Amino acid sequence: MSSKLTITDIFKIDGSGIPYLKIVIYGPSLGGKTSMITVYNVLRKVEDPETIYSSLKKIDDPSGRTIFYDQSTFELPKGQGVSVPKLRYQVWTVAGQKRHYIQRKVVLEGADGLIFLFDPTKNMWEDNVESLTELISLKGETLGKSLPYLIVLNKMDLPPEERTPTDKFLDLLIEKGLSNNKGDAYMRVIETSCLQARNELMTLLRSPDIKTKLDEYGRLKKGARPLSVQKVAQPIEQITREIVIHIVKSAKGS
Ligand SMILES: Nc1nc2c(ncn2[C@@H]2O[C@H](COP(=O)(O)OP(=O)(O)O)[C@@H](O)[C@H]2O)c(=O)[nH]1
Ligand SMILES: [Mg+2]
Repeated sequence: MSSKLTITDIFKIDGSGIPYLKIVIYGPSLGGKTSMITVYNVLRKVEDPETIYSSLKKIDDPSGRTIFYDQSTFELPKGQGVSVPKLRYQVWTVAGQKRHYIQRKVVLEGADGLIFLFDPTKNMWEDNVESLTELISLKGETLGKSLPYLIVLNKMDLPPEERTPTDKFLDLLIEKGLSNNKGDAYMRVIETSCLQARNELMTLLRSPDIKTKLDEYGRLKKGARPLSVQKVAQPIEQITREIVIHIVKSAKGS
């Protein structure tokens, strides 16, 4: 037990010497993973323009093919409950199509936290189950233990008759051994509409009275986030906090 932990004792260090977190957004194809990272990217650009480093990267998978994936790198927003002066976090999404299995495996490596995004569109049920099953086969032992995770139910703007009800997803989480009961399962779930968030963010940024929502540096004030936008930011910001708490705890315990 060391009394003085420095940041570099706790976090991994990226190529330019800055500690970082890696968050992966996982889920079936067309669920809204890219939309989520895009909305968050736009939000960060208007709230904290100087904290964004990059987006959209490519890798060569082990079979030699080049695949693009979404990656955004931000500095940790202030007020996350921990005093880390400079910490990057990377948000990655993976391609959901079945043929990109190897890429998903590679992207999951070194993940510090996971967001699983469900698509409640009625005809997507099997794809959700398949994607969750795959994730559990790759990371099941660690989920909720060494690997913090959250569940997102996206597309809540769809009318109820076109959506699988939230309840059925809670049952799935229990059936897959991720939760003991519906209350526990629901604690991990955040309901979003990336579509609504994108529209409301764009409307806000184009509105004639936008100036009243900006601070003295021309940045969007945090309190100005529309609720739908806050909901989309929440999983990323909440998992960040959980990861930091988890990492600090395990570093102290070792
Ligand atoms: N109705 C609805 N459509 C959405 C929502 N989020 C994303 N979409 C749409 O779903 C499709 C797939 O989104 P995308 O972000 O590319 O999914 P990905 O494959 O998981 O990265 C696009 O046509 C989006 O416009 C949402 O919250 N509601
Ligand atoms: Mg995508």
